[in-house]
Amino acid sequence: MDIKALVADCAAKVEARLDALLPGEDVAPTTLHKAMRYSLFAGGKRIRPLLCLQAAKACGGSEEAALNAACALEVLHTYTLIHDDLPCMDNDDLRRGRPTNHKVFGEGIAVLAGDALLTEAFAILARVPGNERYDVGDYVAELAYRTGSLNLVGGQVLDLEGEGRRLSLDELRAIHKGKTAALLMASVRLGGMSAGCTAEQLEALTDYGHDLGLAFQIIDDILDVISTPEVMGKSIGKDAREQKATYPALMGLEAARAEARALTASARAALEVFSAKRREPLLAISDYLLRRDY
Ligand code: GRG
Repeated sequence: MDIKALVADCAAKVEARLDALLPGEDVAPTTLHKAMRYSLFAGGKRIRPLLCLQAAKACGGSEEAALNAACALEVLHTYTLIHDDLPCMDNDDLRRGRPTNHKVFGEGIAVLAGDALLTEAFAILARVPGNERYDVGDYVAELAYRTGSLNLVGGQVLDLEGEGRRLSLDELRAIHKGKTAALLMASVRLGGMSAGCTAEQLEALTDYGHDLGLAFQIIDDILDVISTPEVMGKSIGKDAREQKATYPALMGLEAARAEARALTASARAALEVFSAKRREPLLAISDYLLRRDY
């Protein structure tokens, strides 16, 4: 399987649809729309849309039926990045290879661009066609649950409250589950739901998304130690400088790598309910994410 071609094809489709869905830079209020587009079209990896589209296909669905869900996930993800970079959060200057949103547009507009992207994500999701098993209410409830106070935002709160404390591995896992794995779980689940997946398929995708999400964050933490800002497009080494709890900090680089490998193996095993042909792209993605160097 040519995973690079799959990633590029997904990015092209999602970016074309996003461009059509989002108000143009010339639409008032122009500063806000410029700020939203600035971060959205800054060249992210588009992993969440990729997972959504491939989960839909694994369940026998079409990319077209899942495409708006894929776009909603990327729009919501971009809001989290803008807010995460704010001085009151991680206080970062570089994201997706560009100065962060608040560095260019100011803090006020960056907060509002994030807010508007979050709201827009649900408007886009509401355009995903329903099917015999799921309707728009199910999609909205899914994304709201995975990204609200019980998961994504809740994980960010745990992260903030953990600053300056030595965290246990269980506490760290809970932060990663909320901050990172929850949105990857929503990505594969929404893809499956857009395809009218069975309860068994949805459970398999949930387990895959959970383990893949934890592995994804561990690799992110490892890259924060070993990579460079030029390669990553964001600041590097901050976790260590700020003595943040991460897998490499708690258990060392080699043990962190082993944990990411074990979680990836477990994510792959969850896909056994799908035929070999149907699960191939999701397996290839898990391998690609484990080996990624940016
Ligand atoms: C509500 C004020 C307020 C803030 C919310 C929810 C939140 C802030 C932040 C989410 C936490 C966060 C940014 C987690 C990190 C997850 C992660 C590894 C992001 C990087 O994802 P990639 O590598 O990035 O897919 P690209 O740029 O490729 O899309």
